[in-house]
Amino acid sequence: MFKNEGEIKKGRPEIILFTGFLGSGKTTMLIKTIEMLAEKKRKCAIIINEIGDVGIDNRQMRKLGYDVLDLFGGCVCCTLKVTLEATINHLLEDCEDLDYILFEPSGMADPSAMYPAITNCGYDVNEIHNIFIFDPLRVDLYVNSLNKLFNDSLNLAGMVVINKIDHAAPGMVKDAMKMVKDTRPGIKSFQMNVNDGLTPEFNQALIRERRQ
Ligand SMILES: Nc1nc2c(ncn2[C@@H]2O[C@H](COP(=O)(O)OP(=O)(O)OP(=O)(O)O)[C@@H](O)[C@H]2O)c(=O)[nH]1
Ligand SMILES: [Mg+2]
Repeated sequence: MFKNEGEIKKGRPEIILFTGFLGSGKTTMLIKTIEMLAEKKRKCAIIINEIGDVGIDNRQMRKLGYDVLDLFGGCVCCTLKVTLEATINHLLEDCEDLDYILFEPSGMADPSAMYPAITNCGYDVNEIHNIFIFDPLRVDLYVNSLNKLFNDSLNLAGMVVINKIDHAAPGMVKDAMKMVKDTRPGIKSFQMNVNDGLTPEFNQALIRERRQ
């Protein structure tokens, strides 16, 4: 049985969603975000969905000493929707002092497909902090074959991180920026080398986004 809106306590954890195509830097960003939040003494739970049964990101995370809840066995956009809902409800019921739930869906997943599982747990759509991580080295892929995924991802995002600026040519970063501005003028966007760490501006924006 799932909780309804009225039963959820006011101070429930924030949900941060890290979306972006395969290899864009979601896990790297998630780890840096937990480190930043842990420094601020915030308690975080991590949910990771990986396709296949080789939990590389989970192993990586456990090595760093974090507990990770697995959503093994398939893609969250189809069979595991119920599992995601049950997992979030489990966290809401059993971890009272939790401040954040950080969720990395598979890079193949359509981000809109996981919203029902979250809203069924009593969250409003506009309470979900959705960070779209855009790998500028993949601009051509997004333009030519993943245009719908790009538009859908960007339309749901609250912030965009153009990642790997250390690796991408300046022209690629410019093209990525233009795509973002053309699709979502005014959206908060950041350019980063997430491997090196999150920028103070991003950290501030994420914390400021925290609703009262
Ligand atoms: N050069 C560079 N490499 C990066 C950056 N951020 C991430 N990477 C590398 O990109 C690769 C993929 O990063 P992940 O964080 O695993 O990406 P992901 O989106 O979680 O990948 P999947 O879960 O497989 O979809 C890793 O080798 C990272 O070290 C960056 O800012 N610059
Ligand atoms: Mg990952």
